[in-house]
Amino acid sequence: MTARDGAHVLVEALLAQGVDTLFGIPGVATLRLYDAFLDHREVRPINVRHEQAAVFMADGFARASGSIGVALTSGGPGALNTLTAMGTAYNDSSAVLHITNENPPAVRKRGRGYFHDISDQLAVFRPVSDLQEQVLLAEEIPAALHRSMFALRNRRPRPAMLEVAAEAFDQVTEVEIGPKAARIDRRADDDAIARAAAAVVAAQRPVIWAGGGVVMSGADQELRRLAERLGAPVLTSQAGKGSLPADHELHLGNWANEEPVRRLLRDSDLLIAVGTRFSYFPTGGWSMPQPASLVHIDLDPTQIGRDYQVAVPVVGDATQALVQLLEELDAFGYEGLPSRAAEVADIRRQIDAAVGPSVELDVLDQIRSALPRSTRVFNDPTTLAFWARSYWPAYEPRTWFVPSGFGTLGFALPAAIGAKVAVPDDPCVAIIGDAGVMFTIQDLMTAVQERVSVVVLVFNDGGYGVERRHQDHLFGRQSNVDMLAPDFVRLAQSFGARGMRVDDLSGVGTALEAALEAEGPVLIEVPNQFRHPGYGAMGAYD
Ligand SMILES: Cc1ncc(C[n+]2csc(CCOP(=O)(O)OP(=O)(O)O)c2C)c(N)n1
Ligand SMILES: [Mg+2]
Repeated sequence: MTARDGAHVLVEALLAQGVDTLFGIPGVATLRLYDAFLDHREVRPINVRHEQAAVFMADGFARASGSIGVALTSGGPGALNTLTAMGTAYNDSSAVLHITNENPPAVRKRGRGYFHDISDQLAVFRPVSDLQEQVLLAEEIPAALHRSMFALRNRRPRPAMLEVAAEAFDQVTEVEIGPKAARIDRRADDDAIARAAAAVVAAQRPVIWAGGGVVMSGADQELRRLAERLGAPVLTSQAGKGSLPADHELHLGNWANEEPVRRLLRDSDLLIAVGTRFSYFPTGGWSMPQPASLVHIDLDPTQIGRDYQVAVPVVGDATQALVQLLEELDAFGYEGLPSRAAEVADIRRQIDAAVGPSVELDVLDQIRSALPRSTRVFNDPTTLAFWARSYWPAYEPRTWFVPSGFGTLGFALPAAIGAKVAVPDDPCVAIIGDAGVMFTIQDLMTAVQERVSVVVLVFNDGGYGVERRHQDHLFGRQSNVDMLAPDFVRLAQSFGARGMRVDDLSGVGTALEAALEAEGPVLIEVPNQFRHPGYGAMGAYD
């Protein structure tokens, strides 16, 4: 192996791991790395306007593609600017690798007033990453990167930190790069599968719950086979939307707060939950009734049995575990159960009737009709997204994204940009509020410069609509929730993007169709007075 500096080693090692896109901002200590990119034109380092957006983009890239999103910052302020986005990726189990640097040894952690000095950078990231690797020597780079990628590919995906000491970029080494981190077999234990199969065979009224793990693992086809075999209704969490096409006859979706679905759960004798932690919103703050028996399949053993009592725990990758379960059912000679599609349709009718028509749902219908089924839709915590979390029909996995764990404002715009970089052939759309978009609007400039054709729907209600609803509810009056907004159309145009305003809510779909035809990013401002649907049931039932 020829001698080269650590910066070149890192670039070679990233390429060997299949990484060819990075989102970041250069700083003095990472300049040698940026210089090395000039010798590897197959790498696309995308400059962002704020490091928070670098991690949001890496997160969107990872969520949309199923590969690993990589952010590159300079140490100290650059790295710490990402904390909120790291927390988001951590809470939502997204496979983000964040590479940053530490200062040279003579000035590192000495408090001597050196640039970007911080006493223990990795410690700051501990609560928002699953792995923190520190590299002091150039020759350690390939192995440390391999360890990070191996963890990201095989554990529950959560952000990893790779901190490289500045001097390691300069050191010359002949280190070998080594292989790409493999995906290992994450089969479930055969005995656990046998017990799960026995529970299925004994069940008369099973129901399936699909979480984000189904989407992430790519287990949608296996889930569909299991559902059809059992004739079982399929509920999803928010993150699990798209695990089964929303127009499949067994799809119930993310409606577990509604009484007809709760009745169904109380009447069922088995819940098969796959790739889920039964989080707060989809379970109505864990008020969802405990099913008679629960088979819980998850890659992360710490998620099993935390909030719902589990009869059969199964630790494993969703796809592998479902394949095993289907094989075991075959071996049993299991005949399956008749389809309960009619029951599902009846429950859906009851929910539709109870929720009723509304201007908010009409706008969502327009958006859905304007978008191809493969469109990647990124939501911010804006009012319309709270309607969409249950109502939105997702037809394919990796088409529906929400910062559901952290609830982070500003996520949707950069995440949609990162997604579009990863999957340029699919439309990528952000749904965001007038306040949320101001958190990361600067990165519309990145989309312009990189010619990333995202569509950003900005729902402008002149302030913090979600907080208004809370205040009305809690105090009966409002404080500090009205916000002045810029002229979004002219703001977008000043970036070199297209800007449109839809003053009549019946025109949202048409405007969106036009935006999808455009080259480069488009911002569509939609003035509105949407109501918030609340956090529990959306319909009232007798
Ligand atoms: C980073 C961050 N800061 C603060 C909040 C609290 N918060 C949640 S929703 C919201 C208002 C959002 O306003 P906007 O984006 O305009 O959407 P709207 O609620 O008006 O539909 C605020 C301040 C948050 N979720 N995330
Ligand atoms: Mg608003």
